[in-house]
Order: sequence, then C-alpha cells, then structure tokens
Amino acid sequence: MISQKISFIHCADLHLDSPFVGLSDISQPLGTRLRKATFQAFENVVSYAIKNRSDFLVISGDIYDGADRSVRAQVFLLNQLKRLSDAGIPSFIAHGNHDALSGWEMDRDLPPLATRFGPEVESVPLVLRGETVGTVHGYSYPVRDVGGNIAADFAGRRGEGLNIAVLHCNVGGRPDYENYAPCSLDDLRAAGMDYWALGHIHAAEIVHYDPLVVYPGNTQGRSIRETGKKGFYSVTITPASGSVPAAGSAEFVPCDVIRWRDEELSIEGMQRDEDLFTAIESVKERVRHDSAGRPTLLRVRLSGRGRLHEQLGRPGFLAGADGLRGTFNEHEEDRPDFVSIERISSVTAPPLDTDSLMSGDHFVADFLKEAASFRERGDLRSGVRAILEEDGLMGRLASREIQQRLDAFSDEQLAELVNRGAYAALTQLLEGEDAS
Ligand SMILES: [Mn+2]
Repeated sequence: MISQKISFIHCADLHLDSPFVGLSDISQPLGTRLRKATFQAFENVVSYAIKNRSDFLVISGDIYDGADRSVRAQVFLLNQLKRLSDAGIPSFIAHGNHDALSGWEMDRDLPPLATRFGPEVESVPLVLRGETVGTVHGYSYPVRDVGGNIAADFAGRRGEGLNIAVLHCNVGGRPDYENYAPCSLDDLRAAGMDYWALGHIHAAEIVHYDPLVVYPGNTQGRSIRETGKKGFYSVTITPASGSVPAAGSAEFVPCDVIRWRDEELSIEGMQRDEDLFTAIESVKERVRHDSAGRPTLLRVRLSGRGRLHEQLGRPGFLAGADGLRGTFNEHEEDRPDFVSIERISSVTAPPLDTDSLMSGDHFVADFLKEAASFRERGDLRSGVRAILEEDGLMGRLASREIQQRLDAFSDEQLAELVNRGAYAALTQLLEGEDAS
C-alpha cells in the first residue's frame, strides 16, 4: 500500500444542457454562449485534470439537468470521460436527483476507466497505474426522490488505503435545497472515510476539515440565483500510514465560462445623473475585474433615498430599449470580458423632506428634533462619549479601542458619522411608509 500523495478532482452539479430560464431580451450571440456554458465549464474541469495529471476525477451527481437528457449532453459526457480515460485518468460518477438512473439514457458503453455507481452503495477499488491504493464508495439515485439516509449505508465499508465516498445529499437539512438523501455531519464522520465528495448544494463549501467533507457547488452558474465564482475542488490527500493519520487539502478552482452578479447601488447622496452614470460604470469595472477575463451578466438594483428617485421613474429611463440598460450594454458584447446588464431595477425612495417631517407631531419628528439639538449644542465628541457611557458600552473590554477610534476622528468626520447615523435611523423609522 502506498503512502504517497494522491491528487484528484471533485466536481458536481454540472447540469449539462441547462436551459437558462428566465432570461428575456438577450442577444443571439449571448444566447448561443449561454447554451454552451455548462458544456464548456465541464470541458475546463477535464482539461485541468489532464493538464495537472490528476490521479482521478469524481462527479457527485446532477450531471444532467433533467431526466429527459438530450443526446447532445450524453454524447458530450462520454467524449469527456473518454478524454480522461485516454489520458489514463479514472473517473467515478454518481447520479443525483436531477439525473436519476430512471431517466432516459442511450444504451452506450462508458470508456474503460470510467465507473458509474449503481442504485445501492457500492465500493470499488481505486487502482492507479496498476496498483490498488484504496476504495471509492458511491451511490446513484435510482429515482429522483430519495428520502432515506443513504450516508448511513456507507458505514463499515472502509478498506485499506485511501477511502473516498461519493454522494448527492442534503447534509444538515439545508432549507434552500430539497431534502434528498438527508443526513447529518455525524453520519458522515461515523463512516470513517478520508473524503466525502458531496453534491446537491450549488454553492462551494468545505463543510468539515477532518475528514474533508466538501460541496464543490455547480461548475457553471445558471441564473441570477447562482452568483459569483463557480468551479470544482482540486484535492490532495496523503493516506494514513501506520500511526500517521491521513492529511488532505482542497483548493477551489473556478471553471465557469460566464458569471452572474447581483449588485445593489444606493442613490443616496447622488446629486446629478452624472453621479449615477459614474457609479454604474464603476460597478461594471469592479465586476469585470473580479471575473478575470470571463463575461458577466450583471443585475443592478438601485436603492436608497435620493434626488435621483424621480428621474428613475421616468418611463423607459431604466429598462426601455433606449434606456439606461440598453445604452450601457451597447457594444459591450463585442469584448470577450463583457459585463452585460441583465436587469436594472429600482427600489429607491424620494429624498426626505426633513423640515416638514420635523414639524409634525409624531415620533419621527421627536427623533429629528433630538438629533438636531444634539448637533447644534456642539462638542460632538463628548456628546457621543456620553451616549456610549450611558449605554454601558464604554465599560466593556472594547472601551479602549472605541476611545481610540473616537479620538482619531476629525471634527468633520465625526459630524459626518453622526449625520449618517441619524439618517440611517430615520430611514429605518420610515421603512414601509413610502409603500403605502
Ligand atoms: Mn444540482
């Protein structure tokens, strides 16, 4: 039995041929690009494995988007597994709820080094370059709706060397995902595996470190609900040897070909349209930088109170064919790292008329009067300190740090902070009033 480092790739939730629902009014080149995105993302995974000479590759379910998988998606998967096999890299595949074994599938052979798990937990030897170095345990969903605790069936299966478990499941009852193959972290730990290669949750997460329990997330974001980097984990494990326990690490590697972002932009303090244009431009450039050469679909939500509120409500100003969105998007798709505004919406409110609010006979008026008198009496520094002392904040451990920060502010900075605090409190007080 060897004790040298073993490196492998763990990906999941490829959702090949995902239809990208909910997108309207997109250009044809962008549509074509999106249609290919889930395929190209997985191609990137395979290319990475070959280029970096990974020892093997694991896919933890939801390879296809639906039971009614396309011929194109099936042929593509076989071709990619063949690329791996030709490079001497074994692959291990488990199916999940989206691509359960009951779905339609062409009757074709997997490449020689590809293994697919069946509808019962199975343990197959991990053979690298002719030598057995461990065991890979896995399970494929026979049908979409698997309600039992499948993780429990992995217990007692540990063999010699490296032990990897492959399962599509919901660990710890995550509420945003359907509760398929529900299990707890304790169930996973009890099985004594060196690595749990999970699938189902579309956001990458290292759930636990010893042993490693990992959700890689999906390889390609498919809607505005799947924002940010998408990719896979490149894992390195040194199997246990004698009294030395196994040690591993997992590095996230992005492989997505188009990215989704959802950004909020407050119009507070903006005086002119010029300010809005500058702000949107800077959001776009920040997003472009983050995407590192990939194109991005960006949703912008304008929020806050401010002078530009009325302007944003002009018919066609934001979303119309000749509005802000269309204008910003013009020529954008000509460049490879385009940032296309997918939607721009506004939940802004008019600026506050503090004079009329203050003249009223209600709590908001009292608050404003109180805030005004606090500002007018001067010496904000000792005023703020008095409030903090009154609330018992200065007596705590953090008091010295608070004191130092307070001393470090200039009078102008302090005035600005007090104003912002009052404004934020006022916004909270008025929350919902504009909606009525
Ligand atoms: Mn999935």
